[in-house]
Amino acid sequence: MKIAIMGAMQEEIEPLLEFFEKYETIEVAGNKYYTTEYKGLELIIAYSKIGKVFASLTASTMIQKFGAEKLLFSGVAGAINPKLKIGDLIVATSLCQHDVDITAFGHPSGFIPEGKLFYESDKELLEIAKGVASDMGKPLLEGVIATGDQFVADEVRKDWIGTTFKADALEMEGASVAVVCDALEVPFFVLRAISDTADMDAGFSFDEFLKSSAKESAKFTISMLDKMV
Ligand code: 4EZ
Repeated sequence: MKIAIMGAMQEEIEPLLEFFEKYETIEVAGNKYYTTEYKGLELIIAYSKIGKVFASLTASTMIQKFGAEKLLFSGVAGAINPKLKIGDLIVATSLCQHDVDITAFGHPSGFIPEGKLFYESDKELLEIAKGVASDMGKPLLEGVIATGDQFVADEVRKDWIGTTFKADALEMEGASVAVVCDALEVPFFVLRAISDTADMDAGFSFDEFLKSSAKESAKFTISMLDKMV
């Protein structure tokens, strides 16, 4: 079984590379892809760079060039749901693109004709995640993650995304990865640990908690692999 693990930033995959220690590096289209083996699983790890376009390229490369059969995304996010505190984990049950807007033609926000408004994560991977959460005694929120090419640091924008999509957290890659995996029929899963609350202080909070939250998400992802062997 070949499994892709991706993040958007170096900091999001660094704890994985540290854990696996030995890996091969292959460069494709301006990104580095790291391959390794873990308990009989073939792994392909990469960070895409920030945003939907780069994330789509990386997800597509991992699947079409490297033959990934499942894709796990690990990283950090801004919280919308007030239950989510810094370092808490959220797994996406579904994802949407909050920045898609052709409402001028009567389409709902986030919708592209022939596409979907919400893309659903793989149920099996969700079940594995729930198992890991209960083993670790860690709370895991299941919810909607909204994606867009904006670092949201604004209460008004955050509340709009929350009400429009009933979203619990937001980030800049998840839904684009979901679109690619859906089209290529590869089961996927998006896990994020909270780095900020997408408000005025989001930039400072993000800088302070990026590394520690990324590590939380990476640790959880490794425990998921243990259940997939
Ligand atoms: C994008 N990622 C942030 C990249 C920030 C700074 C150089 C996650 C994220 C996020 N995205 C954490 N908090 C966020 C927020 N408030 N808005 C959007 O996936 C790059």
